[in-house]
Amino acid sequence: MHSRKILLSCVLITILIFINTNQNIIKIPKKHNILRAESEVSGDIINDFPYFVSHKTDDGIIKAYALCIGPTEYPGDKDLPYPDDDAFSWATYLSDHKYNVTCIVGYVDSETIILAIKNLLEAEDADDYVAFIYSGHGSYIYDPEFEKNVSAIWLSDGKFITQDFFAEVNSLLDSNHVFWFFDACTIGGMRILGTTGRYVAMASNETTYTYGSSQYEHGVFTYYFLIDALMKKNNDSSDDGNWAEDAFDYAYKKCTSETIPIYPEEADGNPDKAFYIWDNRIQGRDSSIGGGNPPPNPPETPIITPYYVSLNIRESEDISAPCTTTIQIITNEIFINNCLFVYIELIKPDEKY
Ligand SMILES: [Ca+2]
Ligand SMILES: [Ca+2]
Ligand SMILES: [Ca+2]
Ligand SMILES: [Ca+2]
Repeated sequence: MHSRKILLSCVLITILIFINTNQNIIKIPKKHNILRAESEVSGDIINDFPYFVSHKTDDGIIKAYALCIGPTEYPGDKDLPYPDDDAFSWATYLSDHKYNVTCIVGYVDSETIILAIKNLLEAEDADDYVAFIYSGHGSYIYDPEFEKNVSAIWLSDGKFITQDFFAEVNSLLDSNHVFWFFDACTIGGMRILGTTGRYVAMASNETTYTYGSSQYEHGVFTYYFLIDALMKKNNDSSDDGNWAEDAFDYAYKKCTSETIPIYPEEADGNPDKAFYIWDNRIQGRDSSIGGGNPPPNPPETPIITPYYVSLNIRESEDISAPCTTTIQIITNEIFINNCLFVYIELIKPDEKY
């Protein structure tokens, strides 16, 4: 697993050098199981954000930044089929409404998430919009440091990132407009993020479960909240369908009426005020990955690594070539609706495909 992480880092770095896009979607395909389940309690618990980030006031320019996370690979037999679809669909929706989107799916480790959050915190300022989307396993576990049970997301490296970690991130966010969305089991503890200027939608409370649907090819909560209410505007709202509380009410009705009902929760930091997930004041996206930083100039000499990658584009077309060559092909050809879809499988040079 360790060498795999090094390989992944290598390829990620190379992609960052060569690709200049608003939305960076990385997926490592593997076999999938069917249903979302409660995670087993094992692995490390992360409840502190490890970096210093400085605060920024509003600069009069409203930008929007989103992080969409959908792990499908988990320890043991806990793989999930639909978190990547949830993350892709959120990424598409938010990107369509001028968010700078970073989308991380497949094998998603805690280190990658924490770095992505650091980048997000460094990019956003007080008048910007922020969205954090997570779909995947959740857990309600005992945190020995805080001596209490907490909700946590569970990642591919077996680590848990707790509600207390996210509460710290919440306090580090300068944005006065933060949307948190968790489609996971036993995740209700994240309601503590629903402070002033922030809105939280959760698929469950601390004891209830949620699941993915082969009929919808998404998590059920994501399907009703995002696809049905926001994208298809099937809610009662008379506006652009971008009203979070309204989408929640719609999704709640649908979710509780399912054959296997689920019971979503919301935490609304401004109960008397509508929370719009986007509006027309948002300026154009940055021309960089994840927003904020100017894109690096591609080096004149391609970086050669000792590893090869096999890229499965939309799971239909295989291209096998040395790292740099393949990635250059992608930058030229695989932009679909302003999204970059990259499916990566990492293998050592001496292994057969
Ligand atoms: Ca700003
Ligand atoms: Ca999938
Ligand atoms: Ca900031
Ligand atoms: Ca509200």
